[in-house]
Amino acid sequence: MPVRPTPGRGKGTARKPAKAAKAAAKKPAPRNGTPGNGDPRGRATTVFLPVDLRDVPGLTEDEIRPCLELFQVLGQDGTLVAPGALPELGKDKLLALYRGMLLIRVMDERLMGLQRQGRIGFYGEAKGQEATVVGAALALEERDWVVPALREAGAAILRGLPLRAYVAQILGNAQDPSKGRQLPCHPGTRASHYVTMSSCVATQIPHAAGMAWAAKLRKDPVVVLGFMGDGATSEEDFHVGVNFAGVFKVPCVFVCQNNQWAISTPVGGQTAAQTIALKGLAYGIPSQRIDGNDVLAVYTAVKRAVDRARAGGGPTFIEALTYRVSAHSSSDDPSRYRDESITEAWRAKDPLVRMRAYLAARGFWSEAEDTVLMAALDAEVKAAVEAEEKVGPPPIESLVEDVYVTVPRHLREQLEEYKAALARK
Ligand SMILES: Cc1ncc(C[n+]2csc(CCOP(=O)(O)OP(=O)(O)O)c2C)c(N)n1
Ligand SMILES: [Mg+2]
Repeated sequence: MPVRPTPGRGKGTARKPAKAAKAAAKKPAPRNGTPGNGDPRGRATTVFLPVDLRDVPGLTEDEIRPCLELFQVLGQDGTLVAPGALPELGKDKLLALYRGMLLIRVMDERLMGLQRQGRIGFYGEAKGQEATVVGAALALEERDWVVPALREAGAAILRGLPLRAYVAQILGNAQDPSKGRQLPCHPGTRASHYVTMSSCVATQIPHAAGMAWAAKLRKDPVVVLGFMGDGATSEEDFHVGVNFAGVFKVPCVFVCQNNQWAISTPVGGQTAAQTIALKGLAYGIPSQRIDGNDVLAVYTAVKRAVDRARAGGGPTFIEALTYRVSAHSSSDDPSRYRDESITEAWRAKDPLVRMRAYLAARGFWSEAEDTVLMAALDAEVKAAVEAEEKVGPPPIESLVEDVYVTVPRHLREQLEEYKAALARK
């Protein structure tokens, strides 16, 4: 896509009222883009001198272009379209990328089924977005941290969270470290460097920037991967967090999963930006728009960003273009607000099918192996569910614990009343 200069902002094209121009001529010229007081009667006006893209230090076509184009490594049919861009990846790594995606797909199907049977209260799928979650997660090292948004639980599992622990969190049973206090699908694991998911949209962005800043201050060569959705980029926390990361050049890689919906709000209904990647560039951060359904593009772009951050090169902002082919959550019915024929077109861009075609062409994977792996993963998920369903709920006392050092009298009384009511049942 050609990069056009912003209309009316080329050298000498800005118009000023004659009076203001005269007054401005007497004053020392403000720097480009600096607001000045150009009105002779003392009213505050803002004079912006004409700015050409080439005048802005550091902002070049090479930085703008990746925000407008779509970086792909694999074409829709699984053939390599950018072979030179792909880092040397062995068969094991390639298969790990595929296996990770298949695990999320299988897990989502079984767990969503449980929700429909009334065995769990809530579930949010990542269907269609597996490539972004897995490609980004596997580009990290063990010492790095993930600050998730809403649909990245698969990354926690890939980083070592046992499936049983994830299911325990969903059930909110006695094995759940958060004792059933979190919404299902909100795991957290210190051991796997995965911060507990927070449902508050965009709050994760300043957290990720802050953690990365802490790492930089401590000279700890750790990179923080901060996820967000497209909807998060319209929240104030986005601007605070991304701005901070740009100014302090923190080792943070932001990955925005642009799945084109924030519940029922389409991306075009909540931002007028041409691309979300441009919003990262606006804060002085190298930014790139990539195909979020191409696991090799995601891995390549995130790995490059992680390496740069670790080497002291500062943050990167990545917009991964994908589509939420499922409902927002088990409580949502997308047929009420979107044209599902578009969803069908995106289903055909399935990231798993694309990677499978690539692996098959290289002789690394076959349909028979796929069937076997899918059955094995499904059995693993089923076994985790069966085992965790046998675990009872957390102790009833946990309702009032962990807030005060000593449980206050009114809470103790309420607990006793509740226990008495249960005993009468
Ligand atoms: C601050 C805040 N506002 C509103 C909500 C309700 N809410 C939950 S998810 C969501 C949409 C998020 O969209 P996006 O960031 O694109 O992520 P996606 O669900 O598409 O993964 C909204 C509005 C919330 N959780 N937090
Ligand atoms: Mg979204």
